[in-house]
Amino acid sequence: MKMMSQDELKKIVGEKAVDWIKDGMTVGLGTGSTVKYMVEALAKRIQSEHLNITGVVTSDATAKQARALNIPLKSVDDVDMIDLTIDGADEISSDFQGIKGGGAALLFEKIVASNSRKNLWIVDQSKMSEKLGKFPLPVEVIPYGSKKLFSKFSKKGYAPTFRHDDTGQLKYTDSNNLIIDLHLKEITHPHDLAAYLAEQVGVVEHGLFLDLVNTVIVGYPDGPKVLE
Ligand code: ABF
Repeated sequence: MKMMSQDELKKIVGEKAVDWIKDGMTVGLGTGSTVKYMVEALAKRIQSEHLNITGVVTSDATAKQARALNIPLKSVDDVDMIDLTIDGADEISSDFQGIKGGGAALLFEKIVASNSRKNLWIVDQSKMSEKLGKFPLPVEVIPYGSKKLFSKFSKKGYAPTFRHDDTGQLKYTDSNNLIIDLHLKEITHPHDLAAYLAEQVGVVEHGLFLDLVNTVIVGYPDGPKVLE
């Protein structure tokens, strides 16, 4: 069988995910290169089937793509409830806990996900892992006091790094915050870690997405697999 590239695997799951979208739905549109394929496929379905869909975005990047494809958008505060959010992820454990934020959009992604009836993740096979931690855990922090937080995480042995963009400048999120990535290797008690991070003054949000997802579509070379 011809080996499929990671990008081809992302494309098949992005397109498959659109099957979950029904006419009249309010749909959370995630962020990342896998979601890009889903948004493209959704726009085609809206056009061909004249679907009445309202999109709720999780980043400026997704908003730009959705607008260019004429997908009607509303803010999360202007809809009663989001029926379904489809998003990517950076790492998913066997019990469907996730790490997100590789795309620096974790805050809005978690706001949208926590206001959704159902969350569906779409990933290529490389994101699946027994336990979380191989992917560095993003933590969104406000700039003021971020160096103090950094040294606190360092003393805890979390091996922190500040996120930089491709030009080597500090990366700022859509909310003008910074990201500290924690290199933990393995996270044995994600709920305890989430609780610890949430109570650190200056932490806006972290990339542990726990108990939010019950369906994952994974791209494998022999096709998309729906895990539930
Ligand atoms: C987004 O999906 C981010 O949290 C995460 O970084 C990204 C996954 O990236 P990709 O789909 O491009 O592999 O929600």
